Amino acid sequence: MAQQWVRLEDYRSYPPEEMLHRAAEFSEEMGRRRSVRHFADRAVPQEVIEHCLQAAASAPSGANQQPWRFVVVSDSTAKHEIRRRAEAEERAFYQSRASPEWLQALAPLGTDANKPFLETAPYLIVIFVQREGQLSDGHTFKYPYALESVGIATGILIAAIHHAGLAALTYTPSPMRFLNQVLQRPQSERPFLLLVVGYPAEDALVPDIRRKPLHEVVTFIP
Ligand code: IYR
Repeated sequence: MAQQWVRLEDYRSYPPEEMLHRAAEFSEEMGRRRSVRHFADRAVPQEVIEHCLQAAASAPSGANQQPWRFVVVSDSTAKHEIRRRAEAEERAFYQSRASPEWLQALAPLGTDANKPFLETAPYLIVIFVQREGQLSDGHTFKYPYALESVGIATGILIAAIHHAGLAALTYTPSPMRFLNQVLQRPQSERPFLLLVVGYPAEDALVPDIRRKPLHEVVTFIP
């Protein structure tokens, strides 16, 4: 069937000054985002999370296949099981798997194998990548740019959570396959990232780290 086309009605343009103001304001807002490891044990309305997920699911994706699956965990038994399995992997990581270079790079963050935030925070959002789908004739095909697509959606999710006034931690226990088992997702889906979401604890601390200045990360070709 031929693709139907519609007019780009939702696009909004702004006068240059307003555009500049919006760009600067967004940059300022995003610059205030920090990864947080100390969460408050305080409820967050599910509706807020749903809006953030709706924003994430608006991401561009390879051939518009939208190869993501967000599993939202607030059940305390499931959170406890995720913590138990993640800490087991982390103990192996910190005790033997991590190279000295890895441990040196992590030292300023002060992380260790204990992950209490997996139970304190009200939401864990586990993001899976769907690697293949079914065509209308029943054949399976590998989703194009699935990892890139899910990475983009995750970035939008992180921005949306921050914009809503919540804190998040991008957390990747390694290996993460246990998440399929705990959350009963098929093997064709690969865990991509676990986002811990909630209010920061009143006394939350974050490492005193800096972002690279723009000139170190951007090259303009005149
Ligand atoms: N998964 C371990 C190690 C770790 C890895 C990265 I990449 C970090 O940015 C921070 C920690 C942990 O969470 O402790």
